[in-house]
This record gives sequence, structure tokens and C-alpha cells, in this order.
Amino acid sequence: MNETANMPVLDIDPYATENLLDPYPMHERMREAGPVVRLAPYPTVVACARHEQVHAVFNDHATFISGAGVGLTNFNLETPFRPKSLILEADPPLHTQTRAVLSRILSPKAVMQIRATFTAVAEKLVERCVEKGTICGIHDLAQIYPLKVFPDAVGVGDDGRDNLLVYGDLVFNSMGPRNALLARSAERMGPVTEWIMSNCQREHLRPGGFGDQIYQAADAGEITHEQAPLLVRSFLSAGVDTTINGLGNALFALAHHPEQYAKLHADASLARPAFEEALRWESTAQTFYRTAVRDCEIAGVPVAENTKVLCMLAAANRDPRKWPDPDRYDIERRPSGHVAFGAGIHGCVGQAVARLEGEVVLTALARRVKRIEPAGQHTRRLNNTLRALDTLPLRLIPA
Ligand code: EJD
Repeated sequence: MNETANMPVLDIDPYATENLLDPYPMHERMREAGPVVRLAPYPTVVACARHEQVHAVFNDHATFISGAGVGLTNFNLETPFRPKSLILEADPPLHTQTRAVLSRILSPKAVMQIRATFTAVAEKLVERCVEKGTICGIHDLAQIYPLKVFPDAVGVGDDGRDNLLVYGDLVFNSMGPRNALLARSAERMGPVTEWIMSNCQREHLRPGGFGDQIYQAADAGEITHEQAPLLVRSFLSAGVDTTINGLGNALFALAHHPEQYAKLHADASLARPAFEEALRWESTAQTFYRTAVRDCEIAGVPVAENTKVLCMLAAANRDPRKWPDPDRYDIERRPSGHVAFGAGIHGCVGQAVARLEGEVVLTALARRVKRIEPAGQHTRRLNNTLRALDTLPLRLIPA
């Protein structure tokens, strides 16, 4: 191990295929090397993999900003691939205004109002899966569900929703380096950008849906009418691929831990904590960056202005300094303090909706299915940011 300016330098590429397939050995090396490390292939980056530092960076938004991008690319030096998000890639005071609007639209009260519909769709879908017996956990369940309920709630039409998957893949690949994964998802975009932007327009959004409510906020003067379509875009960017993979990873966890599934089946009220623990155990968004706006320190180690700080959420969520027996998936753990939704002012604004989706799908499963068994080899969908499955063959044994 090399060392420069108090910082270990690891010869690790987080975006190498082997690390995307199985990130956990890399996470351990990064955590054990020190509280903040350098990565030889990315000289402009410092990385934190321990819970304490990831949490500290997220909670110091004045030093570690988002406006220069939350991926590897520094927007001060390079042009973003799309107009910047007004919430994800923004800092106060702009972030404060846009966040207030999204936060109200996705409030606990709003979540109460969508709960009955989200539950009914989950029950119907799980019923269909049980009838099939052997399913692909991704194509038959994890993908179908968010792609139905969330765009419905936003108020997007039924046609062309698969475009959201293509777009999500690009958004999350774009936070990594310009590698083959990014090139491939950029090639697939074709007419998708236009579909996305067109579906952000008011005339294409169902009156009263989350999307329309953005425009109502513009009518009320809380944001401008020019900002409205970009904020709808945030729903479409962040609301689908994330929950698809959160659900997919939860199904994977349960299928591979029959004793945990047995507890869930015996007590369906464990659905919500089982989903939460899956987020800790296999974090959907593996990484996020911030950018240091000034010379500063992390854990007493100097970090220069304009450095990209890589926060390894998934590694923090398995840091043994924070979690006893961190690699164990245990639905009775109650993993409060996990950073799968981030932390601080940028912490996931849609987390109540995500939790609702996880809860109602796992509740429906717990009631209708006695056992979930792997029914063949799963395959992974590699993405620079997301922990994602491509296929997940499962056998559902009815209750
Ligand atoms: C995101 C990791 C946006 C946007 C917001 C959040 C995400 C992506 C896009 C959710 C990232 O505002 O466009 S989990």
C-alpha cells in the first residue's frame, strides 16, 4: 500500500467488472485501509467507506457540495450530460426551495392517500406470481410493480413506460466514469430523452398527480414555471430504477435466507423492517460523490478544494464499526442509521414512497407464500451506481 499526504493509495477501481459483480471484498479493503483513501485509477478522488465518515460528509453540505455533480464528473470542469437536476445536483438556497416542494408532494399525508391503491396492486400482482409458481423475481415482480404504481402516481400515461428503465440506467451509469457501461446505455437512449422531456410537460400529466402538483406549486409562485418540468424529471429519474432494484434485492435476500423468510411468513408485520434491512444489506445506490468547496479535513486528513469525495454507502452499511455481524441479513435487526437513503439535507425525499412499496409487496408475499426458493442462477445487471439484478429465478410455494 502506497501513501501520500497521510492517505493510503489503493489500486482499486470500483467500476471494474469484478467489483461491480461482487463489491464486498473491495469495501472491506477500503474500510480497513483508513477513514479516507485514494484510488490509484482516479487521482482527483478521495473515498470514504466507513459509516462515520460517510455520515459526516453527508451532514456537512456547506463543505461537501452537490452542485458540482454527485457523480465522478466535476461539473466545474466538465459539462453535465443533461441539464442539472434542481434538487439532486443543487445546493442551498436553490435546493431548499425545490426540496420544500417535492417534500410536500411526497409527504406522509400524500403517502397515506396512495396507500390503498399501492396495496391493491401489490396484492393482485403477488397473486398472479403465486399462480405462476416459478417466476423471474425481476421481470414478473420487482420491475412490474414500481413501473405501474409510481408513474400512475406521478400521472404519466401508460404508453412507453419502458423508456423509464432506459433513462434510469443512463442516469445512474452517468455518475461513474466514461466506461463501456455508460457508452452502452447512452447508445440505447435514442428517442428516450424526448419521451422523458415530453412526459414532464403539464399537458401530459394527469391533473392532481405528483407531476401536476409540481405545476400547481409553480402557479402558487413557490418555484418558476421554467423549473417545473425539470422537477418532474426528478420523479422520473429517481422513482423507478431505485425501487425496482430495492425490491429485487429484497427478494434476493429473502430467497437466500429461508430462515429469515420463515420469520416474515410467520409475522407479516415484519415486512417493513425486512425491506429496511435489505436496503442496508444490499444498498440500491452503492455510491455518491460530493465536491469539496474548500481545503478541508476528513477524519483529520487534509482534503484539497475541488476534490471529488466518493461516499461508499453500501460499504458504510456493512461497516463492522457500526453494525454487529454486518454481513448477516437479519430482518429483526432494525437498522436505524443506515445510509441507503443518504443522510442530511439531500437524504432521499421519496423514502416514504419507497418504504411503502417495499412494505406492501413484502406483506402480500408474506401472506400468500410459504417459502421462496431460488429456481436457477440469477444474473446481474451491471451499472456504475446501482446494485441491480437482471434475472432472479424464484419458486414460490403457496401458503
Ligand atoms: C437518485 C440515487 C434527479 C435525481 C434525484 C435522485 C436520484 C437520481 C436522480 C436516487 C440517485 O433529481 O434527477 S438514488
